[in-house]
Amino acid sequence: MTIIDLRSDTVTMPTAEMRRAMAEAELGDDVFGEDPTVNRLQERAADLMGKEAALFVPSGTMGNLLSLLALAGSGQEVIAEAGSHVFLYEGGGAAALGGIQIRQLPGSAGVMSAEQVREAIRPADDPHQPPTAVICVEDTHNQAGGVVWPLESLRAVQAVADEHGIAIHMDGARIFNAAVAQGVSTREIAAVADTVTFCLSKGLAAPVGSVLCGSATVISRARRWRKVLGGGWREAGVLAAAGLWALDHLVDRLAEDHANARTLAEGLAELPGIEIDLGRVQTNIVRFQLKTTTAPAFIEACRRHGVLGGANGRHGIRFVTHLGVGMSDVQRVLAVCSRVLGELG
Ligand code: TLP
Repeated sequence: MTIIDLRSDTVTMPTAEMRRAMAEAELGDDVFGEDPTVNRLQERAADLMGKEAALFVPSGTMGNLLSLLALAGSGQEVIAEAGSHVFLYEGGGAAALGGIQIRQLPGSAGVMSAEQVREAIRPADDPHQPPTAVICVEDTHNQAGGVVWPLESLRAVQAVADEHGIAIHMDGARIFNAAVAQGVSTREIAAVADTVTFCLSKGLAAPVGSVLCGSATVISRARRWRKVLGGGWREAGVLAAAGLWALDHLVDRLAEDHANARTLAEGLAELPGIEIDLGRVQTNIVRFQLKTTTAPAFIEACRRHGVLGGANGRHGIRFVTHLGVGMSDVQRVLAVCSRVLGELG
């Protein structure tokens, strides 16, 4: 039985051509700044995000952490949406390593309003309060279901940040999904932020790697922190080559993942026992609630039929479409879900 793995787009495997590009990459020592392939990736990334500089890092988690360490200091506060990855799933890194506190604002489908952000900003001169240093936005928003931040909402938050001289960090792990879904450039989205992290190892199928982009000053601080964290790597061009290949070949096809997610979501909406907000299915993530059974029971039953997904809480499920999932797989997943819901009653 072939397995359909919808646990995440992180499960994507490098393609044969990507592996060839990796094998043929020109290499050097990146701690000395001498890996030509890493340098090419960083220049390309900076250009794609409209920033001065970029830093290739092992993971999205490290990219987000480095940005916060570079932009905020001990005893300062970062504003982030309550369901954001940086707050929920990054091990409390900013607090553990930077003494930085995260203030969570409950957004609407992951999107914080400018008014909410303005209300939450703390004055820099009140000794009682931790000064706000950074506003963190996540686009697309994972926990909300791959929801895209409307550009006008981003720009409204940017205006508030500018009024207060506060930096914006964008967790753009899936910024290419956001760009493809909106039909705009990543540059246009990233323009609202001082720093942006994007991932190469999710829908773009590279085996490892993310890139943090920002001003030359911030990136040089981040480079120092990367070394402190043990992330100073050597002939990393072998990995950067995968990222460069992905940027050339796999961005436009993300639209297929979005179409597959939509078909999957619409099919799921027809099944009794499933509650799904189709309005939130805007990219490659499909989240839904089970009304008649629990998430662990559902996931285990799907696994027995060769379909892997993720449980989120007692009744929540996440399916993620990606390069390894075609339309015929979507049809099989729907048949399995229907059968499993029948079996579990
Ligand atoms: N998300 C992963 C898991 O951590 C849940 C996934 O499967 O979706 N920002 C966002 C919005 C993310 O979704 C993720 C990874 C990260 C940051 C962290 O990236 P990595 O895994 O490279 O550290």
